[in-house]
Amino acid sequence: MAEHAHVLIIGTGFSGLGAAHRLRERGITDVLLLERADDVGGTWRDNSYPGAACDVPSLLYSFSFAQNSEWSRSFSSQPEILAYLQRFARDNEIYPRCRFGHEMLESRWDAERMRWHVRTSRGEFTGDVLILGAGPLSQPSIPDIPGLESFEGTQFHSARWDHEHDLTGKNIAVIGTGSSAVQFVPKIQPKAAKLHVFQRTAHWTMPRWDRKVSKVERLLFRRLPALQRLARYAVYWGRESFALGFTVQPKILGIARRLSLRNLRRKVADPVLREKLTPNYAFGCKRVVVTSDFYPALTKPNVELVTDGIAEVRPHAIVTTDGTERPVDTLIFGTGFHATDFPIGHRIFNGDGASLTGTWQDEPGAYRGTTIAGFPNLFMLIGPNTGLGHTSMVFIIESQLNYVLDALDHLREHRVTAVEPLREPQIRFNKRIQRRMRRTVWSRGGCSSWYLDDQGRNIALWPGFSFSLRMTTRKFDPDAYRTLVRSRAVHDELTSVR
Ligand code: N01
Repeated sequence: MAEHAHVLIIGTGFSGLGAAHRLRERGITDVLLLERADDVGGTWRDNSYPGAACDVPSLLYSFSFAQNSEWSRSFSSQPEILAYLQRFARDNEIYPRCRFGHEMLESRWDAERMRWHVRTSRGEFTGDVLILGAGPLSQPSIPDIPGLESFEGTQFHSARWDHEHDLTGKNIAVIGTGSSAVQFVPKIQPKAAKLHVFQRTAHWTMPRWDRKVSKVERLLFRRLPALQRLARYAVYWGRESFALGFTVQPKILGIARRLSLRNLRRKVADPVLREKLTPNYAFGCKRVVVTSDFYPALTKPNVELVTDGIAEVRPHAIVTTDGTERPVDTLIFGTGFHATDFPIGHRIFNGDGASLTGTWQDEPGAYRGTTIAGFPNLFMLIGPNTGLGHTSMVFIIESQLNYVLDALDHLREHRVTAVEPLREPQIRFNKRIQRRMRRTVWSRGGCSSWYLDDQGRNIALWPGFSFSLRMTTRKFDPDAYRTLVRSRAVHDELTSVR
């Protein structure tokens, strides 16, 4: 028989753990977290590649309600962030509510009983409310390259790093030069016999300005949490200025562009290499890559930046379009994630049997980035158009959680079983977003990026300041919703079974 919980949460990254904690604060403890892996941590558990670290300052990269005074660096490393999340889960007694090794295979709204039926790889569950915290960057994307299946060396994606594989003395090929690759390339370069970095598009970069956090600073933050909050606000507002450039007036980004080019000139003396690394589109159009050691790594004698397209993979080599064959023992994909095609959407079905992916085919989007017409009591954290490139996603998750909790309060106070946004407000909301999107650098910057879906629509990012998203999700707005109430007979049936 299916196990029941009032709220089911999919995933145990920042979204799932934050949701479980905030629910508990509101007195909602009948909660289960379904997690495909064997520990909490989400993206910070999966991305364990060498050099994995956050490119958002540590001060911003924690829950506002569980600030960490012990960050050892101004930009935290993956092991420290993972340890923070594990500690958070332990301290808040979330572990006992987690069901590890339970990959969500199908979630179906049971229209008659008005609840979600969730099938996982290890059992079935029912829940009145379903919160999706699976994250948009959780499904690695491997490009479809001719001959890839014939490759006889070792291959893996940056988010599934093979720590057993020794890279010493190997001929290594890295495909991609995004935020992940720039972090691991400098770490693996000293081990490689030869390292070929395949770049399709040059990325704009900014230096990382990482530094050790002194013992005095840590002591002060520990003793005076208000001081840490103040420092956090200062960092937050500093970073919001990027949103002004990204979404209102791209010309403002000229300063950052000049800084980026100066950094490139300083770090790369060879004019040919510099030319290859100079982007030909507007600063900020693709996610700006934050690194201080990628350019220096590319100047090492055992590294080659390859900008010719990949024509084919052979059992022990990669061949580029100019016919050059490079021997390869290890192939590492830094090729990003299935971000805009929401792979999890194939597994979620409404009461009519339509999948979320199918529903989004013509009209992608959610209401306030969180709820979806036709899918009652489904709340999606980091849903469509809630992403940001300039500040902490934890801020966004917390904003959405305000909305979710307010919605659940509404259910309780008005004794209704479920809420579901009406189509009209959802359509209006998304039209407004797409209208605002037109003036952003992501639409006008002359690049292609993972922010855009296959029809060129940006359904990943929020076209404004992060505080405006916080305002948008500040309060549940019942007027935009249809409410559903379980019949007495079904209610009695369900309570008698329990
Ligand atoms: O992936 P990406 P990522 N042939 O999609 C290239 C977050 N993140 O894993 O630009 C050749 O950015 C692709 O080329 P192009 C962050 O939000 C956060 O690096 O499409 N190349 C690109 O160079 C980030 O944006 C942190 O032309 C191919 C690269 O692969 C997101 O994760 C740290 C190709 C993919 O870059 C993803 O970053 C790390 C092909 N067929 C990541 N297909 C933080 O610190 C793709 N590429 C918070």
